[in-house]
Amino acid sequence: DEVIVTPLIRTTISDDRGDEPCYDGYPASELINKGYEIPHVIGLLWDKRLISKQEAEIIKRIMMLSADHGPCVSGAYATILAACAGIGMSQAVAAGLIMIGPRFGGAVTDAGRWFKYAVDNKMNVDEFLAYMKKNVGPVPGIGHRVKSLRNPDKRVKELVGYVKSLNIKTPCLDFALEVEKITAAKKDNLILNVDGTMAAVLVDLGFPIDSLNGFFILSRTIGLIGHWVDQKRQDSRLIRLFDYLVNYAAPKRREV
Ligand code: Q5B
Repeated sequence: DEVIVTPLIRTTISDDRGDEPCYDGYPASELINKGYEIPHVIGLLWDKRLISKQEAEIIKRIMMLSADHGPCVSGAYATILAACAGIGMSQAVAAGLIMIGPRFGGAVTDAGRWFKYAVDNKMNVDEFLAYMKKNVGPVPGIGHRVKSLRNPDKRVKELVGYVKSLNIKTPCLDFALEVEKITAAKKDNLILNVDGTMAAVLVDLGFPIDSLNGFFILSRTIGLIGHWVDQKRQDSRLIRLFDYLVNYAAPKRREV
């Protein structure tokens, strides 16, 4: 008697049943030997398409620019704190990754989503900002804690300059830059940030909205691993906050 088993999961991106993995049908060794690189693997596994050389170069640059931003940002700081508490690499890196969210690093997907929404609906910047204020809140991809018009983010300038030099159509990036003109005029740190720039460029390249945060997560993992290894190498001690860094606002000690 034939037993019919219902598959537990369905995958459409890779197959490991041969002598090597195939990414969206392409054997890994063939990709390597024909000169394809990490961005092509990302294209195959995240968007099921073999991206062009030009797209691969843009993705490589996005990854290089967002791999790390020093020890003070939420993600790196969490990984360093964990490393100093003796936590192993995967957990300490996971602690840093958990920090990636709507305010730090994880605004890429929503920035892409809303810039695309505006472009698709032919909104002008004023309409977009009014819509966001009423329905969404702070515009994802806009604003930075330390970068501003007076202290520009070189990463953003670099990426925008490169993409613009290619003379490709960039409706989302163009719109995001128009948004920045208005928001930064209101408050000088409301610039187009690295999340927003990556998002706009990646939407213009056709990457699925849901994949966009992945670009920051993947790139920043390089930096988080670096911070963990760095603390191990230095045999760093446990970190404990100093009292003077805390505003103790709890009631003074009292009798029961
Ligand atoms: N306001 C990023 O804010 C930050 C506004 C806004 C309208 C906005 C804030 C924000 C959207 C999320 C986003 C990615 C939290 C940032 C990154 C990677 C990184 C990190 C690094 C790296 C900073 C003060 C006043 C308030 C707000 C208004 C702020 N943002 N209004 N749209 N987008 N952005 N995140 O300075 O009237 O006073 O109440 O949430 O895109 O994470 O290097 O550090 O590589 O690691 O803390 O670059 O902009 O100011 O939140 O106290 O706001 O500005 O409504 O107005 P701040 P807040 P009011 S890139």
